[in-house]
Amino acid sequence: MATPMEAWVEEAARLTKPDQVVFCDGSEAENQNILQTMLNQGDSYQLNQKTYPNCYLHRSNPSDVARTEHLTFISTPQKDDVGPTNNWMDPEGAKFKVGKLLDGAMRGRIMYVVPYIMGPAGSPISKVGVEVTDSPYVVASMRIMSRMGKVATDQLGNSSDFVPGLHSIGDLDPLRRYIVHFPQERLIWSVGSGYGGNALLGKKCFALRIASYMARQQGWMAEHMLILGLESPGGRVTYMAAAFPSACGKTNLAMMVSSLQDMGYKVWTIGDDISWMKIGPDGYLRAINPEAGFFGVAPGTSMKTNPNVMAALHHNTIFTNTGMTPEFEPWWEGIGTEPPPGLITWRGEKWDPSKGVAAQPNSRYTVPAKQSPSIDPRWEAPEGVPISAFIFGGRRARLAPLVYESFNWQHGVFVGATMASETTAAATGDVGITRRDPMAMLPFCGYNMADYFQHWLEMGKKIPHPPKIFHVNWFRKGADGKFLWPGYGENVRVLKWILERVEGRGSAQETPIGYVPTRNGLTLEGLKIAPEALDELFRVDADNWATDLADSKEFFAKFGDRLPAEIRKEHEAVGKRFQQSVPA
Ligand code: SAT
Ligand code: MN
Repeated sequence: MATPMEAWVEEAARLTKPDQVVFCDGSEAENQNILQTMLNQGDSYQLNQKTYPNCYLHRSNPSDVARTEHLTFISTPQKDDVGPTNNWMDPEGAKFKVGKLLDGAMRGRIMYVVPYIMGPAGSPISKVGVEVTDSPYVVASMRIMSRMGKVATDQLGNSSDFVPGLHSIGDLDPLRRYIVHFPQERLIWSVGSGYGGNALLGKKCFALRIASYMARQQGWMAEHMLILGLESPGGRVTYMAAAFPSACGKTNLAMMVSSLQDMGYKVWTIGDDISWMKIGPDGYLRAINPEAGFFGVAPGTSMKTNPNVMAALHHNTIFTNTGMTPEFEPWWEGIGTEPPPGLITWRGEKWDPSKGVAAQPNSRYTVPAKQSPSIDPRWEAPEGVPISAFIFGGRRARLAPLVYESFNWQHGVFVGATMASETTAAATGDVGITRRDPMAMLPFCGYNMADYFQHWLEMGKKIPHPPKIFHVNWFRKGADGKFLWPGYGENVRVLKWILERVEGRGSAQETPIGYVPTRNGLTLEGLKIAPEALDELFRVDADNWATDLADSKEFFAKFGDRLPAEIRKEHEAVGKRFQQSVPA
């Protein structure tokens, strides 16, 4: 008798009508086959096998280079269940409309069946998914990003407990592109895109949208968070999970080389994007990284910004839409070298300055996580690592101080819910447009975000040893429009303060928005920074906060009565604290 997985694959094949169905086992021989198929399709290149062994460059269709949020839907019977921040389709309508696009979509193609585990094999927090796809690039990428093949089939056995994902690149026409989630069925349908988060269904579709829905039902958390360990003198490692909107250096923080290494502070990486967390038997929130690789933005990645990932990228890596040198090496803006003569752009043309950038701004590397020198020895621990601190962040030129600590869990949830980031506004030093992005989950929450805030509030009551909640801002600017904080490896100084606060040490002063470090709170040894810059970094400006509170109030109003009363209360409380605080 067919297993539930086989039965579903048969159903998917009946709809999409491939010439052939291939079940993937994840072996190296199979991988070589898939890579060869990629090369034969003409959109991929083998890179320099001396300097980049087993590395490939893939070029996606120029109209298909990023996630497409306006074509991403959550499909539930009630529109209100997805809330004002998600696109909605009713399930019957979605099945009909997208079903028509999938009908026969794999004619003349191979359907690959990719069983995969999100999370370490055997972990009680891990989950199995099965993606069928007609893209060999997706298969090769899923092999890096998840535990794929036999290991997953073995874990699944005859169980029906898996998340099915049906993916076809279709004809790549953006007018016929849909990424649809059916959270009640735990089903994903994606057609018309071969790119990243649209096509590697284990990542944003399963590990965030479907998983966040399951997590609420089952009392755990699926978050858009990196996980890092901060080692302190004596060798103890304290784990923190952090959420940032895009373009805030999340991967770089997860893989940071600490500037306080000599003092005994070192950063270890568990994950750079997603965290699944369950309350452990010890009462701590236990986190795993559901992924097995990093799918990171290439431009701007260099020995200065992320030496760990640079060290990892020289073997077994798939590059997507980067430039390529005549030596068949990948190249991108900000890699740290000048554009070499004979450079080829991501579109396959000879580069010259009139062509603009050589690497597509959202070009990527896909690399096994274990290749990073910073990977934590416990990164695959089945029980997960205990999380002591949550860190929220954003890009705020004038508003948020370098770091502050929330007063308690409920206030911390409010801090996460009011997260926002300013779009990077060119050289003028202008403050950009503020885009609200609660917990960095705006495009990734599989249900109504008002209910998501409620879930956070409830988790706080259930966790015996909840993480403390912090907010950081590496991007505060002075009156001259220049960044006040050096960032990168120096950010460890902020992590050190967070660690000290977790341990009940670390000196802080109370402000209306939370606790900020006192003048001597941050370790500044070996760092050249003007006292005025520090003052500005920690200044809490009542007028700026009043403006931001008005903005977040408007955002929260979208949720109507569904918004938890606690969030409204916290919002009012900040305003009151500003009124009561005596100006210095
Ligand atoms: O393309 S992904 O969704 O995987 C990465 C991103 O856009 O955040
Ligand atoms: Mn992400």
